[in-house]
Amino acid sequence: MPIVGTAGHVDHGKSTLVQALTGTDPDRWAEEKERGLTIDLGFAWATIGVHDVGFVDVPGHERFIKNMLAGVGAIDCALFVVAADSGWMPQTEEHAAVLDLLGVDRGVIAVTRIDLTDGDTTELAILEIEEQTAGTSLEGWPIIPVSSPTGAGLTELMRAIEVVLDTRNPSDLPFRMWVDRSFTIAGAGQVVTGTITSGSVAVSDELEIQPSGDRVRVRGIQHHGRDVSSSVGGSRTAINISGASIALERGDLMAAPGTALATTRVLIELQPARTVGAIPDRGAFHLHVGTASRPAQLRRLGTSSAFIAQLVDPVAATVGDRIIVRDSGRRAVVGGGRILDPIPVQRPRSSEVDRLLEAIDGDPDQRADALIDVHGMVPTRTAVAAAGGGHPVDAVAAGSFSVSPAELSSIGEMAATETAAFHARNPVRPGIPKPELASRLGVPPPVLDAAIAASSELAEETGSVMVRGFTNEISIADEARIDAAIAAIGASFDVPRFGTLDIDTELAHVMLRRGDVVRVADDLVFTSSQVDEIRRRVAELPDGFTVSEFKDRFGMSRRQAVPTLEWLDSIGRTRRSGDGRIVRG
Ligand SMILES: Nc1nc2c(ncn2[C@@H]2O[C@H](COP(=O)(O)OP(=O)(O)OP(=O)(O)O)[C@@H](O)[C@H]2O)c(=O)[nH]1
Ligand SMILES: [Mg+2]
Repeated sequence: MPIVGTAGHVDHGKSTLVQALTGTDPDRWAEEKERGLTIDLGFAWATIGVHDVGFVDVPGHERFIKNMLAGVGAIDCALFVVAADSGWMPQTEEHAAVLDLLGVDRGVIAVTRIDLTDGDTTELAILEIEEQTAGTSLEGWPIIPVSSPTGAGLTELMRAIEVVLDTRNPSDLPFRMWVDRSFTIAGAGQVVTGTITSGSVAVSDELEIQPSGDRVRVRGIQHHGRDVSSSVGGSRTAINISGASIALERGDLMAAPGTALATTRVLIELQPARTVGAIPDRGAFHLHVGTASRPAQLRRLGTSSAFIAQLVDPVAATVGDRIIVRDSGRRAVVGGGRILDPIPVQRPRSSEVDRLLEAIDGDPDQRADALIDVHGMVPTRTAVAAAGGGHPVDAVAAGSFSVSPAELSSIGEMAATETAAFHARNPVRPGIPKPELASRLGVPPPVLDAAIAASSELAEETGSVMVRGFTNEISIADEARIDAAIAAIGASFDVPRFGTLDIDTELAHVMLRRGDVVRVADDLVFTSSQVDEIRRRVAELPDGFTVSEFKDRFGMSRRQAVPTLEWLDSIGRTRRSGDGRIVRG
């Protein structure tokens, strides 16, 4: 359902106009009726052309700007109200600034209370509006003089809204809805309402809540009182949920699972409101995103329009979300813009800000790629959530991580340097064991795998990484030692302990790697020809042969015979049978 949202100065006739258009008084509270003033968001419905339209009526009074901001984030058409008899006023300006900063560029302007003025005054009001909106997102909106009590202009106004709604873009992005109200119904449990900003939701869907991180189940969906089985983007919707660990409240985001995250630090792009001139560096601010509002501290990055907003309490945030910044003391909107990065480093570089700015108008996939470019290496789940459900395209997937192509080649270069240094220290070894290289570089093993695969300098063999073309050199003296060791082992089956031979650990590894010897047990090796002979000649023994018979046949001692038989069992050449063994296959 498309949403029309009001905006404009206090007492300029927003609520009265909504009532005249819909037949419903959007002022819901006794206090609102008593004071003739809207305090919190009001809701009403009407059919305009082919559209079932929801109206969100916001308060104009400056004290309730917070509620106003919660209402305007997700509208399809703004209904901007200026009273003919008083013209452009402070909150007219502030609300226009908010719409402009949020990028709301679709709407109509109603000049109300024309029954209280003459034609010339109305004309003047229209001229003033044209002047004030020039250069903003409100420029060129149809301006329609109306009177709610007499009904003058209301048909034209409806028609203008219809034209705006006819050109609305549907969205196939993941589901997102900022909660603006939440309550509990006996028997049904928790119900939240809000406006779906993208995607759709159906009964029994699973949704994710941020910042709590809860996963909840959709039990029911309503559109102004009617049960429906699903709901799509732009609709004002009430959703009955189960499974939340804490009660939801205004400012929570409901999203398709895995497409949202919560953060206490955001990198934002911030433009000052027209009336402000420049964003002050110091002061107490509130950051508004969706229906949420959080106290924030701002830190400008250099002289740019990029700021780090540091929050105390987490808020749901994704790349590209519109934000408004308000001065908490003066209660005035100072500026607005968009979220560039919900997981920023402490001091993003200006080139990184530029890269994010470049992607912000793109689709979520492009935003995910930009985030990965900036961070180098990000858990894929985090990148997807931070980009509002975008899936990286240019980045390289490595295990649970996504790595930018640039980061991958720089990891490859570091790996090559480390590996070359390792070769210099260990000329006998074929290369550096992969886990050791991964931990030296501080990268997850799958990322190292991807870097090696992408590197033209590195190669990998049986768990070791080597610089291409490297051959481990064994000195003539070492080769002689190896030969002597092989001769000592091969002299009889009563082999000496491996550890007692005149070879160091490195040479022992070389012998094992080359297959000169085969390890049968911890300190027991045979030459490869001895192993072949044992495997072949064990078949000469009778079924049910004993350890003793085996040991005598080969001339071993028990120290060699017992582990050798266990080894033959383990490779399936023999198997135990009662007290003896039989040869298989
Ligand atoms: N004569 C006349 N009075 C109007 C018209 N529109 C609104 N009013 C009156 O103006 C006063 C304020 O109207 P509201 O509709 O409450 O104004 P609002 O913009 O919703 O005010 P807030 O919600 O407090 O920002 C009320 O007394 C209305 O009856 C109009 O077109 N003609
Ligand atoms: Mg009102």
